Amino acid sequence: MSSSKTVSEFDFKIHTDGLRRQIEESLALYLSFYDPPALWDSMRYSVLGGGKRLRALLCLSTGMAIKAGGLKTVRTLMPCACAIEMVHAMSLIHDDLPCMDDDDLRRGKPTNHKVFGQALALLAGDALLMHAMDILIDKTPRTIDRSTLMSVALELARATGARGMVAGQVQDLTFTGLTAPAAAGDRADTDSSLSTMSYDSLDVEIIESIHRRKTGALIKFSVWSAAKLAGASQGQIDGLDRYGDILGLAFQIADDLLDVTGDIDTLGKTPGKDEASKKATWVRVFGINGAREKLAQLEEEGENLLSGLHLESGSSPALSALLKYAIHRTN
Ligand code: GRG
Repeated sequence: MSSSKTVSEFDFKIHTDGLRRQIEESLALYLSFYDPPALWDSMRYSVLGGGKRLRALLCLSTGMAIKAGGLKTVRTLMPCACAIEMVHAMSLIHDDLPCMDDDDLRRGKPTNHKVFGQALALLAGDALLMHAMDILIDKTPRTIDRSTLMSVALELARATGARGMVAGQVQDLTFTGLTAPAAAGDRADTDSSLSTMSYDSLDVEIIESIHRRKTGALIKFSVWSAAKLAGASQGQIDGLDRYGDILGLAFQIADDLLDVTGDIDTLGKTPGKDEASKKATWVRVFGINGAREKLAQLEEEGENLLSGLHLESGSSPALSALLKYAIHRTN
């Protein structure tokens, strides 16, 4: 009997609950260091016990879609999945700092700097970034050849740094607060050299570029890295890369929508902040309906793409369900 499952047989909750349990255990293990205590406490505070784990789920589910033998594949990919969650957590810590978005609440708890102070929050973020690389390189099983692992580590550095997430964050800051030229002066905590653009320059290319780099790059990496480590064919890698691209953009547009439509208890963070700070979001430029239309278009595109990919799991129900989850989530 074939190991492939149709979408109707597939139980997303069972799939994600099981994987999330393993992700939490592995993250706790990889962060079980205690010297100096304040640093590791601060790192653990932001990584453990919260978050949807979407990026790790994408990584593990992509690997499972390519290679049969779930347990072994999960074991091989877990260091990479956890490294991605560490990078993601560090980006949230830095994003919440007063010099960036200045947020008090994240994942339903006070933000890292509110608990540990700004200096430690900054350093915990720095440490998580490097610890992520350490875990990826040191803990990925030796069955993965070192040149493949090197290419994955290189791509993580690129997705995170000045070609990816950091570039997106700089663009995000550059295009935040634009209405009239005077608005730049309203944000006393913002580096004025980043606030020289006019609102008129906000267009689809700029918004897509911010979204694809700030959020999409790490999400795309979550899929690509799994494809690479699980030994996907070049055709599969190309298709999955496009799937990651679509999901990454859709995820951030859904985030833009939730900032307007969500409530504090469900989101675990303060809604309405994008609007208040005049962030360059899809909703700001195209409205709520424009954002919903784009999401519907991306969902259809993603589904069509997945149905044309020849994966071990046939119809790849987990990847299809994760795309829907990214788009229709409530937090
Ligand atoms: C990477 C060196 C380095 C610095 C960080 C601050 C910064 C540069 C980048 C910000 C990136 C950022 C926070 C993008 C927003 C992405 C986003 C929508 C986050 C929310 O992700 P969820 O909903 O969060 O998956 P959970 O809590 O579920 O994990």
